[in-house]
Amino acid sequence: AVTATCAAVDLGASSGRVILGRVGAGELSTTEVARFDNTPIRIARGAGRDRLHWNVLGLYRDILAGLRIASASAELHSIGIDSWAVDYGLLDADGELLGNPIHYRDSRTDGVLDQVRATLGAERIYATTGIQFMPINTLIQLVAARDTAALTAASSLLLIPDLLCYWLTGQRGAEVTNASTTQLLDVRRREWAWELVRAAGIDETLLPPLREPGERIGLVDGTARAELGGGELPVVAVGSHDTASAIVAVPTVTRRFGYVSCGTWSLVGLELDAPVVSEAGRTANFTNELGVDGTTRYLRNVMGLWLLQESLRTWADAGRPAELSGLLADAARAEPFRSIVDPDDPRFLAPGDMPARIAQACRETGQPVPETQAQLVRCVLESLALAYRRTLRQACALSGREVDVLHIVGGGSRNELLCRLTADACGIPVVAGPVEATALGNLLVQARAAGGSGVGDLTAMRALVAATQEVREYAPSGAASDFDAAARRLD
Ligand code: LFR
Repeated sequence: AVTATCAAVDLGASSGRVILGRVGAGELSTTEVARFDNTPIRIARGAGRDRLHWNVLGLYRDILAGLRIASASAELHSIGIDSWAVDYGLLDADGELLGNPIHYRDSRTDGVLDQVRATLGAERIYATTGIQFMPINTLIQLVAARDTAALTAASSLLLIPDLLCYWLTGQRGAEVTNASTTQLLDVRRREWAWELVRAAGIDETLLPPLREPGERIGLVDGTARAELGGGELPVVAVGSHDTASAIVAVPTVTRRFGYVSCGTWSLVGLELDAPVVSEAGRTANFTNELGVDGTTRYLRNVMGLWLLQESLRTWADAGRPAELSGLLADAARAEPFRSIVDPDDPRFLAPGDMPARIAQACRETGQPVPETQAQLVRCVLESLALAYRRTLRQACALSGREVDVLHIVGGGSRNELLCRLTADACGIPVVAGPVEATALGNLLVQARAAGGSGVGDLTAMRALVAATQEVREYAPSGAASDFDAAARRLD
């Protein structure tokens, strides 16, 4: 029996971590060796304009520091990196980074989504890519960046995890699960959609060759090799889209499951064997993201805990900081269904005063404005639970599938009130956990590439997660009719 020891780098929209894992027959154990902030930075660029950036060099530094700890404490089989999707860095012909990667919440894409839909045709884009229309998609970002100095000078485009792997190994490529989120990939052929790329005015030579999860990218090289102790250390492609890795580690024991990958975003949907690209799916804006082992994630992005995170940040900036666990306890006691919003309203996407935007949405729908922090949190969590229910039902209807259980994985699975409300809203049991599903999925794919025992296919991987990780079950309490009434307020 082979036990694989691997390091997973997992970057979320608000923090990153390096996790050391051991994966073998009946064993899946993890140690967090580093955790660091991932705070976007807004910088001026003259004439009152600004840009929202990721601090990608700071992230690379923190990753290396974490990997140094991991490689000093164990003999590593490999390293794998996943992160949020759609964002990228541009390299010049000498392989140097051209500017700082721009955050998908930056306003440069304002209005561009409609323009792209109109000029290229929404039906055509969807028929090829199967991807939901969101302003954050790489396609939209690239059209927004057309004719900029950086894009004109660029000779390759690397998505964030691919960029970091390039800095570790010197090898360029595009891991396919993350590449699918660009809205530039042919979802059925698992290849770049060259015709669409050209039609969008994107230089096709920017896009590197695709790689599948499990492929070896290369050995840690150059300065990174010296920093990590000088040994031979492979970097392996994982499901480098964090959501792809998270769904690998859903501890399901049935195929009739739905999921919420619950972090800054909530990704709500089903796993399918093949994409469902239909007109009804397009109008409902359902996406077909590519998963590990040829699977499809049929889902929608629900705006997620971003509404809560950004509210907390707004309060802290205004000198009214709130402590989350106390706030959740108060929210659990707050009046139910006082006000409900649609979390997917595009007005909530950009950074800024979230409580004010939520209050405005309540006013517009004739509902009381949340007055206390607890009322606002209650409003956010009930609104999310309703959005999960709506999205799960749509996913089932559009794909002709049924589910018996809803898995909530990721950081949000710790939020008991949210899990309970979701079980009540959906009327099926919720299984919450693991919190670190993404890192686990990352580790499992690496372990399989290393020839590890007990991780042959997704079913085996999930059985291992179910046998080793803690989960919590929430039975529906029968309050579904209250949710029905609340849902009608938004019709
Ligand atoms: C989740 C996620 C979503 C993606 C969003 C933006 O972390 O990767 O799947 O739609 O971030 O990249």
